[in-house]
Amino acid sequence: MQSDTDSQSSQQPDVPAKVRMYTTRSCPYCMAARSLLSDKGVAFLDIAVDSKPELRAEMTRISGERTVPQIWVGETHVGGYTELAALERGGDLDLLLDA
Ligand SMILES: N[C@@H](CCC(=O)N[C@@H](CS)C(=O)NCC(=O)O)C(=O)O
Repeated sequence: MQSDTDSQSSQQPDVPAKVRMYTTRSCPYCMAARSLLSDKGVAFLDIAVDSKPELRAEMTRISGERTVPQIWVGETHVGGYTELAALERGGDLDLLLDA
């Protein structure tokens, strides 16, 4: 997955990102999720599903959700931007990131 040409990591290539999310390029919720993580200085693997039905199907299969973004912190499926922002507001995102 990390070798997929449409996937981009916001950190050094040899260090696996703890946060990964399936996104499309122009989705406002995806942009908001990227901004939230970038503003916190959190590295993430951005798996673009635009024109990649197999990756979108994988996202749906492992998350049970059809919308983008779908975000994981480690093995924990967070959900979309709404859930990510709620974790951040409640102070729980840092706990998850530090776990
Ligand atoms: N509550 C979700 C909303 C996500 C959402 O509506 N995403 C849109 C794109 S911005 C979507 O996936 N729409 C259906 C689709 O593109 O097939 C979240 O916060 O992530």
